[in-house]
Amino acid sequence: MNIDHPLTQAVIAGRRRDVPALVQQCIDAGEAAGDIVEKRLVPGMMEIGERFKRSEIFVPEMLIAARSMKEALKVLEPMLVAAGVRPEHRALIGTVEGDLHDIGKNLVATMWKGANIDVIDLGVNVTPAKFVEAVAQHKPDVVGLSALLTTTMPAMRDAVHAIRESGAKTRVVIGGAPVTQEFAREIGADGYAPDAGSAVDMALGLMRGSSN
Ligand code: B1M
Repeated sequence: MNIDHPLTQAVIAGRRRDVPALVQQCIDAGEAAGDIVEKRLVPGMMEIGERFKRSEIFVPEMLIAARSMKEALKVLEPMLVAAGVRPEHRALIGTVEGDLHDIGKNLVATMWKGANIDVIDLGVNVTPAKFVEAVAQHKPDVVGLSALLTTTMPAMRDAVHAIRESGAKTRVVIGGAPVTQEFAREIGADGYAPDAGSAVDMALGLMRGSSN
């Protein structure tokens, strides 16, 4: 994992105001938006996670780095989203109850929009009841659940069960750092995606096979 790039370093150091210009430099140098995310930004957040694990930094530093990452995504989002064509499918996405991490979830939402999916983002700390209510209201083809904490994985299970019990025909895709394919099978989700790129393939695959 290379963290030497100035943009990666700016994210790690939380230099939020420098980030948009550094992203622009990458764009001007011909880097694709997806590559900027995967090769410049994500390694910065991985490094932050490692430093947090080693107690070299604490929550405020993590938060400041996360804000810098969001600044970068603001610049990149229009490039990641395909323009003009009317979405054929609808998805709903949220981070499960008790969990406030939203960078990965936002990335998945952006990539889904980029794949011409109409995305309704419920935000973070979404209760099972709120997922059920939103599914009834918006009738999505796919619901995406994100969890970044091992302690919020049970909330993911609760959300899947609540959606199933409501009788909705929607498919459910789950993801997030502690989540696995095996866990997806265990809680009855229709799919698991390890990253935002595969979340697109997974959602489109399920939507094409969806009867909703
Ligand atoms: Co938190 N945090 N955090 N944190 N944080 C982690 C997750 C942690 C691994 C750090 C560590 O210890 N190394 C650890 C979790 C340990 C565990 O449970 N296994 C942790 C902890 C412990 C905590 C707190 C409990 C700390 C505390 O208060 N003591 C606390 C919990 C708060 C809460 O949620 N209730 C907390 C708080 C925070 C901040 C608020 C400071 C901040 C979040 C800001 C925000 O999101 N707006 C934060 C951050 C930034 C992190 C790290 C450093 C970075 C997370 C991130 O954004 N990664 C993280 C360490 C790490 O991940 N290395 C850490 C970049 C992002 C692009 O990746 O979200 O994994 P990720 O998303 C990927 C894939 O997972 C996947 O695609 C994405 C892109 O490829 N994916 C999906 C995600 N959702 C998907 C959904 C899908 C499909 C794929 O389908 C629907």
